[in-house]
Amino acid sequence: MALKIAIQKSGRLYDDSVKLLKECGIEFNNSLNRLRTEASNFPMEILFLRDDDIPQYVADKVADIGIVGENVLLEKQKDVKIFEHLGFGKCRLSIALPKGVKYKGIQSLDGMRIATSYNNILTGFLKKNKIKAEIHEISGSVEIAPGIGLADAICDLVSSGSTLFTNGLKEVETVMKSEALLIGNHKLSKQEQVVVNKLIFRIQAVKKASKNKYILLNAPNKNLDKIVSLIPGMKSPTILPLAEKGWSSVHSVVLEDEFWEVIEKIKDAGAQGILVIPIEKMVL
Ligand code: PRT
Ligand code: ZN
Repeated sequence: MALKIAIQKSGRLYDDSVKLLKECGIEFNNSLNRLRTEASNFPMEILFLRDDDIPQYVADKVADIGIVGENVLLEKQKDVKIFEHLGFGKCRLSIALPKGVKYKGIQSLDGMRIATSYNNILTGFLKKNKIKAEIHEISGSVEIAPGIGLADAICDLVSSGSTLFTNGLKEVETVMKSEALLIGNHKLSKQEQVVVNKLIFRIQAVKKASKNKYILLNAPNKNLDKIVSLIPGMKSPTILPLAEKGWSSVHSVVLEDEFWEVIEKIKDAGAQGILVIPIEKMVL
């Protein structure tokens, strides 16, 4: 039995989806123009699809699980299970107006024509905020709609903001934040669920590892207690005596976010020869 996973065929989620599966130790041939492929060392079949089709395919169990943006899942309104937030494909769905237009809060949108590819999400957002606006659904190049007189505002995905900027638009409301999700059909067999659990276990190990760094340093024994107290390790750090008298080697794990702060503090406390090493997998 091979578990079927649907991932994007090409586009913004493709590279990270393939990378994640490969980091989970799943080997497969992802040469271009393939529509499906079998993993060679894991009971999995990979289907390459348009992202818009993935929620439906998973809901209908053509694929058992899939990787898709939260924005697409919410727009398609398909009933599937969310297994895991994957931490890539991050963006936000926002409303933007031409730079010169005054914005005095959400009421300013009343009566406007808003162009979007996200009709369902935008309808919900406007309703929640009691705004009456006209939605123009278009499938692409939404950012040019105000410039050609098709709409007064747009509602589209933003990541760096440079597309809005080059089109003379400013972001005024965030409708939702999004990232890639691992989704699945509600009715997986026991066997299928076992494979999904294996995959989730591996994904969590990869995600944890990417958030942490392995750190090695030399510490003068007289400051050892202070240095150790500055490193928030997994449990407590490993301490080994160095050949040179009065010095020890300290090994631990630090969170990527806290990393620079920790390094500066331990350096001030006399640590030397600090090495920071990426961690491939992490199981606690
Ligand atoms: O062919 P297929 O239908 O599979 O792909 P697609 O063209 O519909 O989607 P694709 O590959 O563009 O995006 C896939 C998913 O990536 C989206 O559904 C989001 O979940 C996620 N994602 C993350 C983004 C962005 N960031 C993003 N910036 N999707 C699109 N954009 C576009 C946005 O629409 C706008 O045109 O990038 C532009 C804005 O980017 P900035 O950096 O200029 O702000
Ligand atoms: Zn798409």
